[in-house]
Amino acid sequence: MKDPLSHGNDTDHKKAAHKPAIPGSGGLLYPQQNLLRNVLDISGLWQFQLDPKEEGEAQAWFNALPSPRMIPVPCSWNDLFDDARDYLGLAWYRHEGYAPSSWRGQRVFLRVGSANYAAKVWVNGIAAAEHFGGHLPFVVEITDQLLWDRQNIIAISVENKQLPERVPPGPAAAGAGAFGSLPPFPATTYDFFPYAGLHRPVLLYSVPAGAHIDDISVVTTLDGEDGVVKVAVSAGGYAGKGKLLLNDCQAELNFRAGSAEAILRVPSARFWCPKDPYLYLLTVTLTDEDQTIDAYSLDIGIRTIAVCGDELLLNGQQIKLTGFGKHEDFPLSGRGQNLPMWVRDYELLKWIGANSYRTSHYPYAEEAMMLADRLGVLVINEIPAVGLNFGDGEAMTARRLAQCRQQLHELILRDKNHPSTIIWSVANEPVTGSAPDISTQEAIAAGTSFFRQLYDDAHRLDGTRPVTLVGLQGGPAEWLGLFDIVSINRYYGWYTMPGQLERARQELERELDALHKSLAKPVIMTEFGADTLPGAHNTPPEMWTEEYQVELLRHYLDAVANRPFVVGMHVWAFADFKTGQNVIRAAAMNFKGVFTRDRRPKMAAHFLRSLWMKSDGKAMD
Ligand code: BDP
Repeated sequence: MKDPLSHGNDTDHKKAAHKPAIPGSGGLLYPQQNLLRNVLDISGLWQFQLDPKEEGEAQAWFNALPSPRMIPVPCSWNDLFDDARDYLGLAWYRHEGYAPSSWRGQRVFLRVGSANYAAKVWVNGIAAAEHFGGHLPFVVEITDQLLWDRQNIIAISVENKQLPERVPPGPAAAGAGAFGSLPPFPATTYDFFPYAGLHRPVLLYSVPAGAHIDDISVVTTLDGEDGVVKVAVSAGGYAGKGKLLLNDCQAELNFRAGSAEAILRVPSARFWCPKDPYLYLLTVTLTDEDQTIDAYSLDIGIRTIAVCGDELLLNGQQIKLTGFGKHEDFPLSGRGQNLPMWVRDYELLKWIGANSYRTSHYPYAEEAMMLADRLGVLVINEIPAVGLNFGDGEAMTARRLAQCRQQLHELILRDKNHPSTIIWSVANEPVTGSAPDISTQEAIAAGTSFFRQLYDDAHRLDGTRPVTLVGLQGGPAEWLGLFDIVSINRYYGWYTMPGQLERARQELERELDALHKSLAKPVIMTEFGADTLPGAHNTPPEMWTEEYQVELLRHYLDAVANRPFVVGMHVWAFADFKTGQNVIRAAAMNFKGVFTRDRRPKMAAHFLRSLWMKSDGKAMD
């Protein structure tokens, strides 16, 4: 659907209604170069300026920045400039360039991979889009704003204010939040650094001026040895014909009101799994007689994922998840897309024998999802709903729910076709909150209807994947039971029962059995771990030493060894990561990584490898 914001000329930009670039009819297909489509990555060095007085819009900074410096896109701004390290206010990015002349006559879109957190886009001085939520792409058609005879100015303002009504919520008042009386600086309700900026590439892409493929949804099932691939395609208001092609299999598409569906049967299919992450290339075309109007190709995996009783089944076979919670975090690039980091991280996941990770606590780069497909890594894919509380009143809860629903919608739209994504996670460690005028029971009830909505949304948007919520130690058990899988973060032996690993293990065993008895669902331990200073040693083990981290992990892994309903063990965390400054975070770092921030193994990494790899060097099931 063509959806430009039509503005008369560039003087009436102030009157322009900002239209949220929330994908509605359109999809979020990864832009693709082929015979009919074009992509131009306009990332690189952009002009940049902080706008602490928020005067840029009134002063038309979308045309020219008064005193810019250069910044790489994608990248966080925080680790680059001393005055920007802790800055979370408004900042401007500006780029100038020609649109490729060969694109004339096509429809042109601008796609921002991730602007953290709130962004506004201007094209040649005309307001074009707004987007909220820092980790998912947004797209706006700019065909009518583009100039062909001169350079186009793209300006994007971005801010990352930690506001209570946002998701993740900012601290409601100074000192509030998950850290109680010991808030970090900059103040957040979550335990990672609030990196800000244009975090993923900014692309221009073109599609044919006639009909084009907006979205593709692929659902696979198994029938004996065969794979059954159901493909739904949407293409604006298109009412013609199309084709599906997958290896030797073909099917016709007949569009009505822009939608068509067809089913392909792949005889003796290779089912996608960590040991054989085989990808089939699916090509969708729109055709008019013998002419191809548009085409889009997608790597797909044929697999199923399901919960059955206490078990998690991949292709009907029981699977146990081994791996980590992670962060997108690296020195200098911050949360900016970092492909070398991703390639190395997958190498290390393979080295250690892990089969999975969770995208704690927000959606990761699309390229990371593509690599996971190709390498056979299983992903619990989480929206940025970290630090939710239900003590801030109905209005606040309603605003946060709207944002969670939007982010879940966008995430599923973006990642639904990745075989690597096996579970959606709708929140990490929500709490009831401690407002004086809301009782705990009322807060639990508010959370229950909130999470029911997200659970229903997830299943409505994607009927194929289990959905989970990651629960806090001591948090309400009511919320856990609403989901297909019970996910829990536990810190016995660290925040509680420090230094007492035997006691920690007993408490964990007691709690696991109680949870299983009351909820009768599979359990994943989505976090457990200990801060560990690389090079700190002692025996008997003491907190912060490498020995203690090994022993804590050993106690947890032993505790679940005879509890088959525990279907996943994710150590917190894969690598050390940057946090705000806080007395519980030495050097503004969370040191629970089994790798250091520059990806060197601690003792715990070798310990896990010895457990997770068979003697023949292959990862265990
Ligand atoms: C958990 C959070 C995670 C923190 C971790 C920790 O989910 O984000 O980093 O605790 O304290 O509660 O290390």
